[in-house]
Amino acid sequence: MSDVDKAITELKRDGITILKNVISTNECKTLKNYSLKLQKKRFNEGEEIYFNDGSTRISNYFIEKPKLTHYLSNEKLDAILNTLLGKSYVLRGSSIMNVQDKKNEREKDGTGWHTDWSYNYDNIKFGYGGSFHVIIALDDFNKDNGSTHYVKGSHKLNTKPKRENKYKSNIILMKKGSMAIFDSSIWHKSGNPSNLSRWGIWSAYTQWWVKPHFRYNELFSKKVRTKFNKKILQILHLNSTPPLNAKKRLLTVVK
Ligand SMILES: O=C(O)CCC(=O)C(=O)O
Ligand SMILES: [Fe+2]
Repeated sequence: MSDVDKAITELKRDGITILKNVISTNECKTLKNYSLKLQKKRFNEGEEIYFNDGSTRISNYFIEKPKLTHYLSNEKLDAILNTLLGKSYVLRGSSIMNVQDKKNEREKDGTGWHTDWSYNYDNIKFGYGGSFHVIIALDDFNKDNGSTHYVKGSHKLNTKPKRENKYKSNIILMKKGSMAIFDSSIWHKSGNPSNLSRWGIWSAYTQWWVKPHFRYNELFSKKVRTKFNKKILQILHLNSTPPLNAKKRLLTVVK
């Protein structure tokens, strides 16, 4: 069975899979150093990047360095998402994130149990397979630095976890340079932040009709966009943003 087929089987069955050696240790180091610089820059600009659960989240880290959109796609991930989300899949959100609490300043122990998918008025979840989270580990992820906990197979439960309950769960264990992919519908939470860092690039992908966190199709200038390949343009919603009105739609169709 190929890596991709194995990942798809695990994602369908368990709601989670790990791909090893997706980027090199050197790239991890470079990206982590860049994250530390960017963290200072964004903070100085007044952006809210530090949260009371012990996390630091830098949204859209690729604004300053469009080349970093490179980390939004690779061949295996694309094959997996094509199968699970359909060929028009898009980005929901992407951040560089650290979980760490050096000075014991956090107010909460991480996120608590949740999913990153929607519920109706009866708290019934809108199914599974509509969105996937992807973490590229820039540090090793383990039990000592607050790696993510998850409940295997819970993407197929239609109920909502209670934030502070205890559930029989597993921990994402991976080396830096690995990639974890999980169904956004799986029950998960961050581990307890420690004095060790836990940097990673977090991206979520979804079917084309789900609203993204930001207007990615307007984020980059035309000039910058000419440097992006077709896949990145697709992921950034350049092919799936609806036309302004019917006149525009006709123009698009005629063209
Ligand atoms: O940091 C983690 O391990 C979990 C974060 C998370 O689940 C979220 O931000 O939605
Ligand atoms: Fe989450």
